[in-house]
Amino acid sequence: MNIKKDFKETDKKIKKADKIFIMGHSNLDLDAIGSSLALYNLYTNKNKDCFLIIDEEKHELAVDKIINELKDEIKILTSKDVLKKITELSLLIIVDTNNSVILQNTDITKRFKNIIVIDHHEENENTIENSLKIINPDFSSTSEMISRYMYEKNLKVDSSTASYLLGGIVLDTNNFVLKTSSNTYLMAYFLTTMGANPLAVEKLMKQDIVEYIRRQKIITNMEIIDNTKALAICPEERIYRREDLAKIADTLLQFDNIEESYVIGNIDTNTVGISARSLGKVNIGEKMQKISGGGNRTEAAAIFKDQNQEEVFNKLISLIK
Ligand SMILES: [Mn+2]
Repeated sequence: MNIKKDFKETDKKIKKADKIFIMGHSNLDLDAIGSSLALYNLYTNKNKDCFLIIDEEKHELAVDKIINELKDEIKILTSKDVLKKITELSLLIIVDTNNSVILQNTDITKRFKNIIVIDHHEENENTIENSLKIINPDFSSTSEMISRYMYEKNLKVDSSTASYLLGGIVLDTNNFVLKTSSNTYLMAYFLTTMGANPLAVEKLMKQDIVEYIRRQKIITNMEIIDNTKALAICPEERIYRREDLAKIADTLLQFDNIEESYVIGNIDTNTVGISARSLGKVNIGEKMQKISGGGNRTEAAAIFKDQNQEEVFNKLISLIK
């Protein structure tokens, strides 16, 4: 976990930059927004002109709460407004994804001469090229990576930002269960020394009751296959966000004996998605590749355009049986 060395180049680029733009993946989550805000905080403290790029108008509840709280304090721009501000010396930092197709804005990368990617997901064929890549899947989350960077460099953020980073770790580890290492705990400790508050994190993560009930209903109808695989199917009449499917898949892993979980649901009109999770015994990414999906050992997904749930279900069943 030699993140200090990795970030050395970053520090050089930061120094040279006239403006710093920070952007996460589409469907912002707590890890992406926590990481973004920590960098914003750190580099603003170094007198850098920083901006967050957020194009989406709808966010999940936790992200919404944070943005509402901070919208008067931090500079948030849509890509359209960013275009007018970019110069040769401007730097774009992409956090919590290295995938060029799931960004807040996929075109904007072409407008920057300097790009840094900070992420904990494995690289794939869509990985953003022509960038300085700080990618390390040994970390649970981007929030953990940035915390480690701060830890090594003896940098601090305010207590709210520390709470957001802790929130990113809590989200991506599913409460210190998945991908949790001794470093994850050390970073949680480090963040609490800055005033990160587990109660604030819990408050942030409080769910919308309607969505919760909707998810629980789907879980109630799950099927268990070969004792170790859980499969849930979302009602066909609704369109779900990918992270809703992921959340359900995460929940299914919490039950005794379950090693793999799969959730099928419509993610657009005529588009069906599968979200899949594994505790790690089975490489779920490799498995999903067989039905043209992708991912890593513990998290994977697949998207099927112009197919209905039944077709996708049949594909999945023949894969897992
Ligand atoms: Mn993440």
